[in-house]
Amino acid sequence: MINLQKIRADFPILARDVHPGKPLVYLDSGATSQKPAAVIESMDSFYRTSNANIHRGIYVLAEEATALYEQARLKIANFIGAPFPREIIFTRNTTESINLVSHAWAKKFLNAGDLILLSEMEHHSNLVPWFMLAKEKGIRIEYIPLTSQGLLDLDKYQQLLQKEPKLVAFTHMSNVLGTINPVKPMVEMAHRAGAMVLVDAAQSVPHFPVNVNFLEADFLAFSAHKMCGPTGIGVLFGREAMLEKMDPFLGGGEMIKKVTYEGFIPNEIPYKFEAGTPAIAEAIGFGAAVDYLSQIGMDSIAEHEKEITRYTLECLSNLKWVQVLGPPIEFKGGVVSFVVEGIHPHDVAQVLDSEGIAIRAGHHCAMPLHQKLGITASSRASFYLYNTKEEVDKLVIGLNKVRQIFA
Ligand code: C6P
Repeated sequence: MINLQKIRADFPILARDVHPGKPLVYLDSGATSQKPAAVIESMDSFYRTSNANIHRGIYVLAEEATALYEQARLKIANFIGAPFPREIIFTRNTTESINLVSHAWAKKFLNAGDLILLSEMEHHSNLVPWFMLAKEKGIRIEYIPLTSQGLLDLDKYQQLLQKEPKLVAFTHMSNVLGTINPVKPMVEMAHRAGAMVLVDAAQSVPHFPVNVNFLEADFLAFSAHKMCGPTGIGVLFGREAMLEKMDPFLGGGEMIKKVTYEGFIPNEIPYKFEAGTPAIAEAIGFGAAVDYLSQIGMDSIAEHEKEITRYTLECLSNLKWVQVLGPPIEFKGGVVSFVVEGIHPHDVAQVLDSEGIAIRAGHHCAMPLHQKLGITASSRASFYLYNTKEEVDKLVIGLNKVRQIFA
């Protein structure tokens, strides 16, 4: 059980009103989470006391900054059960992590006619990089279809694997349906078929325990900003053996061992993939975020979100004019997308905003999925460790107001 009152007090922004007398009800953590004071203070303290560039200077500040940056890498490796910190590459976000795999691994190892399997519930970040690669290299793409419940169809997946794809890339948890996919068996199936696996963990690592060693995925991508950390930093986990074989993604300082007028020798992993001055303060903030989440416990966070989601589904089931997307609670994380009969999601979001309630409205960067569902847009409430049942009650009151205004 988590101490909600104490947790809420850790997030300064939750104390604000967004309109006079309307306290913030933040139901958009799927887009980005709010930040606890411990994270804000870790970055503030770095700039006040230890700011310097890393891996370069032979002076106290530079050594402190380097140690803090590398400590953050170690914390994140431990958080996701990565065997070695060098398997943690700092990127800007999930999107960049996936692009890194497409440029540095797929471009090198895939050839014209090779097949990549994606799923029908992917975010644009796990579609567009592969479309770009397909165009450049003549690679084929096929999709693991959805069942009518909003799950991945594993029988069809098994059939698609017989086509011997080189890579399977899918999301751990859908940012629209909330579906949590069975990564472990899906990885095992892919490996048996000889395919590599990339897991988009943007919506999973922040919300429940994820252990890369257990899952045995080859690559796993996520962003700090969705897990109480700052924007501007994310991670690509890659198995050491794979990272060693890959060429660099971006060129410049830091990623080299030696440069001559004729060429360069790349640095060791992970530095080979971290060209230029990295997001140092952000890495430190990311480390503080991981400390914060670990202290509360990912099991407790997951349990709390499940409870809030269950309650939301129950409440919304009483509103006959609201259609909830995605599978039942047992397959779902803390994301509830819905359509209000006859009312555009932007109108829904606007009325809710007037009540201080922040939700997301639109296609949530998953246009093909919305097309598949036969809608152009939806409204989405997404939860985190700081959300309360009282906030869900306010959402329901807000939705009734929407209905009064527009129906
Ligand atoms: N989804 C949402 O509101 P970045 O922007 O690179 O940190 O994360 C991209 C991303 C990739 N995969 C999934 C499953 C995601 O949900 C996201 C980000 C946000 O749903 C912003 S579009």
